Amino acid sequence: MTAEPLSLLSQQGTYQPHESLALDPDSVDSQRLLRDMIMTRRVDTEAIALQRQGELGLWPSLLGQEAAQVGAAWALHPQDIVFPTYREHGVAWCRGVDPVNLLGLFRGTTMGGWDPTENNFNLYTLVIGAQTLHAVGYAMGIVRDGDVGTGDPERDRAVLVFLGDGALSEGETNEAFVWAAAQNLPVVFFCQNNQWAISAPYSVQSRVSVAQRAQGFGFEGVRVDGNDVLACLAATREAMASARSGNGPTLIEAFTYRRNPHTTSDDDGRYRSGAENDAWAALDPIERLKNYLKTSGTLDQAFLDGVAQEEEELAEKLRAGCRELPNPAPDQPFRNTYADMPKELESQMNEHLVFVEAGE
Ligand SMILES: Cc1ncc(C[n+]2csc(CCOP(=O)(O)OP(=O)(O)O)c2C)c(N)n1
Repeated sequence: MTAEPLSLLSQQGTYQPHESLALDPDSVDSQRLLRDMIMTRRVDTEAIALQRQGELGLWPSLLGQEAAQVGAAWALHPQDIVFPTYREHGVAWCRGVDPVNLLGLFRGTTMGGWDPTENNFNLYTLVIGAQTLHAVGYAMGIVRDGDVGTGDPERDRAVLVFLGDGALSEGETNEAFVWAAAQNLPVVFFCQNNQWAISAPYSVQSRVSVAQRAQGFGFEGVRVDGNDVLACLAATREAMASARSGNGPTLIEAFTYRRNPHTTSDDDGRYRSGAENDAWAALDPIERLKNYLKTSGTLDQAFLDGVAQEEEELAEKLRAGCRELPNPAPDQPFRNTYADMPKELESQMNEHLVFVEAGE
């Protein structure tokens, strides 16, 4: 039987402690969580608008997944490292990646967009599931460096890797689970189960819940309410602490729903019902946290006004920054491919440069 997702916040905003989710709500800066969720949503909204204006080729929206991402990101220590998919805009935000840089990949001006070592936040991966093996390889490196289980909170580190429910159907993800378990690696798999892999519902991919699948590989699976930021934070904190101290991997399933189509190129009206979308809109993660702050008497209007102002400044920066992203030189994609360019590629590059020149 599939377990109910663990949660701490009711939709009305009452805090209900759970024995499996250790969290002292007073130790958490919930206003700050709210700010990060609001700013994340604004990045998303502006990027969609930029795509509609023809400034971006594509945008994968995260609407409805803000709590899962911000909650998970807040469980990180600076030395932990993140392996994202292509949709972790909220995690990027919390890690300090300039959101203008997220746009480059979707504008087609870069294959990356930021330095992964600057914020311990790797580049986006478009190949479903590939990042799970990258993460496991990195976790093996952490073990070999002796950065696990030393007891030094400044030194011990772990990997947080994001995946969608669709990635669980990939061979690479299952291979990553085998390696993580066999080598007891410091890695936490964080699956945002938004219930759809484009048009394929989770029910056609698996007979059991995401969290249950961990059991077959021999490690723990936890199912949390992905619209409850405090539950996501608590579960990820515990799993990351366990990984850093040498107790191996965990799979977290954040059960949620993305209310926008898969990307701006998708028409989800062809396979999802509006009623399903409406039902999840009523469970909006930002509203839930606001309700909690109201209920606990800690919603500060001056703070909200400040965030609204910050949002407007961010939106302006995104619009201007997007248009100013530099176009790469026509030889750049060729030069990025190999350290030493093979002859064949060099001749393709030269041919391309002649073609580009002729067009001008
Ligand atoms: C290896 C591979 N196969 C297929 C695709 C095409 N594809 C892009 S997104 C997607 C569905 C992903 O669904 P999920 O993992 O649930 O993530 P979500 O986008 O819903 O967050 C597929 C099949 C791909 N990018 N890579």
